[in-house]
Amino acid sequence: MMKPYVPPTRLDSVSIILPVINETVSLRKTVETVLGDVKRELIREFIIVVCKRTTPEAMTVAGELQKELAGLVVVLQQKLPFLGGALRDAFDVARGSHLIIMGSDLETNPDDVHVLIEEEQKIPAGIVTTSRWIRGGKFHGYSPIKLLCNWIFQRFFSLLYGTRLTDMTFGFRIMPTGLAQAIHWEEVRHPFNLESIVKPLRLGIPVCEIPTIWNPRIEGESQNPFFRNFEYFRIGFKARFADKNSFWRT
Ligand SMILES: Nc1nc2c(ncn2[C@@H]2O[C@H](COP(=O)(O)OP(=O)(O)OP(=O)(O)O)[C@@H](O)[C@H]2O)c(=O)[nH]1
Ligand SMILES: [Mg+2]
Repeated sequence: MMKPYVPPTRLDSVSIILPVINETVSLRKTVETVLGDVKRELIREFIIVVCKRTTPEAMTVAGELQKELAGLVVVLQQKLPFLGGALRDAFDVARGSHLIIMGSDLETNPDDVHVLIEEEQKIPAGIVTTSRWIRGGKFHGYSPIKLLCNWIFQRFFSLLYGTRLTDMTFGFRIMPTGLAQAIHWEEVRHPFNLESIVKPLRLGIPVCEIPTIWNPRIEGESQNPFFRNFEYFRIGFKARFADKNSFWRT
């Protein structure tokens, strides 16, 4: 039996989770930006999550960062598959009081990491997530059709959950590590991004948004073909109507 979850009362340090497939300069830029903006004592670690599909070039950068930043970088070989699996495996080794979910392709703008941390310090038991739809947020280089679908998705899920959140499918947020470890997660692919916000919402965890600007990646390609976006509905519906007591790990 897991011990019942006790919400943290303060933010001590942060574990920053960086899943990597084919990013090199983007991975390095992400880490360096965070190091430039956030006080060292607040950074517990960067967890760079790799898998069999991670390219040799990306592995090299991960190894270099691990050497350069002795003790600050953990390179984790994921056991569960896909993006959700990478994040979930990282949850179980994270040692910070809080963790940040993001990518290493610069689509999750590393300039906002320090803002996430500052906002989380105000609500350490809650979640601070990013939105490209609120004032100050923006999408660059999204096709009109992708933009329209995204808007419809967001409106649909916010109505379904009765929340004012505007970007629940975007995986760039900070939450208490204990919470991430206490929840029973189901998704292993990209829809995990939605699961990781809707389950806490249903559990009554406070969630607020900060704006973020999305830019398309400058290297490598996405692991998320467009048609897969429809798979978000499965967990979206399931988590909405499930008994929320079943969301805790046993
Ligand atoms: N370790 C690991 N990293 C992954 C996996 N899938 C994706 N990633 C990384 O996670 C980040 C986000 O993945 P993307 O495939 O770009 O997906 P996305 O940005 O959510 O979606 P797009 O809007 O289509 O780009 C990138 O840095 C990927 O390299 C995976 O299975 N394992
Ligand atoms: Mg991407």
